[in-house]
Amino acid sequence: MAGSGEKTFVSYEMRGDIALIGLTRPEKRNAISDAVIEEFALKVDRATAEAKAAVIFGEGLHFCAGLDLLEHSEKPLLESVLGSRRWHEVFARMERGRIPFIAALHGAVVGGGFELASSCQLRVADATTYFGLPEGQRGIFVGGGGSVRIERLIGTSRMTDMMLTGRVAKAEEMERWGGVNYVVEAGAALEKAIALAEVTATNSEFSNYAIMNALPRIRDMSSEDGLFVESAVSALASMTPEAQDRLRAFLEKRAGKVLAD
Ligand code: 1HE
Repeated sequence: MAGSGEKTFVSYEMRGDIALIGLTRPEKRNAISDAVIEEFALKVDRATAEAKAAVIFGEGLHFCAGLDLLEHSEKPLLESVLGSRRWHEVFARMERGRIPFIAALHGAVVGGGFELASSCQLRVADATTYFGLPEGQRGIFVGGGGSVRIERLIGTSRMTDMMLTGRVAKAEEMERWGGVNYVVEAGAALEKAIALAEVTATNSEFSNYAIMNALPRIRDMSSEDGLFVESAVSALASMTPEAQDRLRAFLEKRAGKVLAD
């Protein structure tokens, strides 16, 4: 934990080109309060400014227990709406920002914790990971973008099941549902997430930007509009000097091939 006496809830460290952003409130299972989200926002901005990719992880037994329910229980209606809108703002900077974010998951990934993970481009879960959306049991609703992002990952029917019945999904089930990209053995999520982040960091910056920003928008368009935007983004990407260099490298047999192993 960084700090000079004052309690902080989010750690930050650069490892090469990769920013490691940790939720460091394990005594409250990394529950996200207003102070946590504000600190987290600063770290997301810092990573976007100086890193080529970032990894999000949680300290302690669990990745994240979601919204801080104590703080939430004391909020007036408007504060609650504005709090949700603030989460949307911060998570959008990850989903449609400039560098890829990879979530390294373990233990409980619950409510807002799942919403945070779903704002990352990729999710790595270790064998201890489980996912829950207990909003129905708590008398609330998702407020951190889950109705859009989690729904798009796993579908309305599965999300409805999780919210209505409190169904909990373990890592492998969530992988089958599309909510997780990689499942690894217990304790190995952070290492795998860093390795993936390092791979994404070798891509052209424009390609990463286009992947992160064009795909979710095209998802919201009609097929016709999506195909048109795809052509435009594709042409723009091809015109970058990086693309020219990389295409030449392949044609001159200096670049890697796409192989299965
Ligand atoms: C919390 C929170 C929290 C733990 N807000 N304080 N999220 C939930 O409904 C999940 C609620 N949490 C749990 O189900 C469990 O805590 C866990 C399964 C995640 C972990 O269990 P365990 O046995 O390891 O820990 P614990 O003993 O339950 O919790 C340790 C402490 O963390 C305890 O405080 P203490 O002062 O008694 O030590 C808990 O009260 C505290 N704690 N989770 C506040 N979430 C933008 S909308 C998003 C909507 C949602 O996120 S809804 C889902 C909310």
